[in-house]
Amino acid sequence: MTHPMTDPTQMVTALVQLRRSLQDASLPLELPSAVAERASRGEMVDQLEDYVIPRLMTLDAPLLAVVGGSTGAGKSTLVNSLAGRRVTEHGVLRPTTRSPVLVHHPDDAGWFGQDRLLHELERVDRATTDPAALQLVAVASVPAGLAILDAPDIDSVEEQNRTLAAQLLAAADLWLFVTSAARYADQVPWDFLRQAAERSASVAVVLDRTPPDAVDTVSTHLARMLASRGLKDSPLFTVTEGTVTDEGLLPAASVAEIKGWLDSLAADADAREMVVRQTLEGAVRTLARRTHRVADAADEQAAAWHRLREGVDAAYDEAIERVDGASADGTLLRGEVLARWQEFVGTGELLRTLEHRMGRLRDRVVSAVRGRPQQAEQVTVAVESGLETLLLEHAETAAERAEASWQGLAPGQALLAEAGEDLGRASRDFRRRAESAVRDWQQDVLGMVRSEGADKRGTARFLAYGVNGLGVAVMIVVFAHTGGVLVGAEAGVAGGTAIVAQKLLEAVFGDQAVRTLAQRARRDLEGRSRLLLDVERRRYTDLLDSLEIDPAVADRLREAARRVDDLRFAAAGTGDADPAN
Ligand SMILES: Nc1nc2c(ncn2[C@@H]2O[C@H](COP(=O)(O)OP(=O)(O)OP(=O)(O)O)[C@@H](O)[C@H]2O)c(=O)[nH]1
Ligand SMILES: [Mg+2]
Repeated sequence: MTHPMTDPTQMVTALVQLRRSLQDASLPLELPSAVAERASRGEMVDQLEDYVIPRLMTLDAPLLAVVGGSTGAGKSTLVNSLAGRRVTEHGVLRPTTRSPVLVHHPDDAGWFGQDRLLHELERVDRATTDPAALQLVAVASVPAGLAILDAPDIDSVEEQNRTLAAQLLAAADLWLFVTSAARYADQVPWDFLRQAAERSASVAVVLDRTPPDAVDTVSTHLARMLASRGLKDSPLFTVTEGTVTDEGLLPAASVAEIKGWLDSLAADADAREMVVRQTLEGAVRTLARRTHRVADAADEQAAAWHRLREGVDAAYDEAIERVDGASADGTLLRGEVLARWQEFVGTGELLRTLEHRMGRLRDRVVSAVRGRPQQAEQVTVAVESGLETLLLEHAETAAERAEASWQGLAPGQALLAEAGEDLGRASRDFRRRAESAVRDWQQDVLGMVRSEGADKRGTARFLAYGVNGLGVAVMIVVFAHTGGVLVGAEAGVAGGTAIVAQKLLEAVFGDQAVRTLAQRARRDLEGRSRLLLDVERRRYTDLLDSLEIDPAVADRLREAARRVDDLRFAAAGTGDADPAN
């Protein structure tokens, strides 16, 4: 098998896949794991794009040494001194460097174009303070094969500096850590060094601005700190405190040792490759490992997303069920609807006798009911307001319940806070939409009556009740049908009411036609209620959908990481690399 470092095609493909999966895992829900893993994911995507992928594709590019450390440690001064002339601004203002400066040999210019590493930084050819720019400086005094990058401070008071410095260090083949005798024990640089050790990045440490009489003590102590933190193989250079020239350079002798080391590294292709390989393999291994934590966080996102979705669905499914139930079990046949219907049919006397004379019912109903078309309109109005009230009530309850279910979960609270409207109430236009839905339903019922009675419209009975009268009778029958069974007379007044309506319709249309009519009208009403409440539900689900949480992304992440690891181990199996790496 070919080594991924000599034939990196498969590894590049696997890493591109890994990057894509990482980009898909946006972790938008506010869960404890998301905060840390979002940052991690961002760093990983950056490192893949800034360094790992372009590096693998151009393994013979010059080695990039990134100079990092605290502000005022003397990084820019060191870079100038190594270049032998002022290539980057040093200064007394803290922090000074805000925009990275990459110093390279003129022959290497082609390697550092826009399309390669750190591609988001715009290449410029003069000094700038723009943190989104990368100034390129070609200097013959820097050896071919090794470029030096002056970075902003890693523990800056400026967040932008810190972020950029971390990004630049993640793109380094070699980290040149500059610290001073005064500050070498500071915490932040050591956090960076610990991370460097963890991912086995190649590191060299420069102890800068050291008073000559302190060199021995400080460098011994620093060497011990390095060894105890897994960096015992990192070369340590000391630069004694010297006088800086007007040009910003240290005396050549002060930097001779480190310059000599860098020059010999540049001249030795094998040594250079070892440095690059160590950093690159360490980065790939670490990326694969960190991916599993992002995948776990992605799983948590998917699980939380489901809980949020379930809370909403439970609330609105129940509302739909209850509206369907209440518009079929006789609930609506009370108050206004009942009163207006009785006015219409005038069945007071009739109802009292219903229980005893079922057999002769139809005839009695038909002869008892005097069509009063003008009163049918009143029933329609009462039905409309009854249904509206029912819908509004359940839309409010569902909104409240859905909101409560989200308030019980931290990511739900965050979503509610960002929603921009009070989701705990029905939408402001719900009443208006309910009104027109109910009216449309009533129109449809009248339409059904009209077409069902097409051949009966001339009959005395049809004429007696009119389309409106028959229409309200259908509505009454619908309101008293539970599971297709008419609520019986034993259910009291409401049931009796419905039986009158049913008999009346049967007298005009025949039994079978009435059943069909009622069923269609009922399904139509259910469809419209569902639609109304689904629009309400969507206020919640749209929020969830806009998060674009892909439940399969966690597995894709793990799969991508496994593929990367397989290629690493396959390479290790050839003896070219250490499997423990
Ligand atoms: N006397 C003396 N001054 C130094 C030495 N190294 C750096 N300085 C001065 O220290 C100040 C800071 O040096 P810089 O090179 O700008 O430090 P830096 O690490 O690049 O700082 P930032 O860009 O802010 O991160 C400047 O005024 C330098 O002239 C040194 O060895 N001796
Ligand atoms: Mg600087």
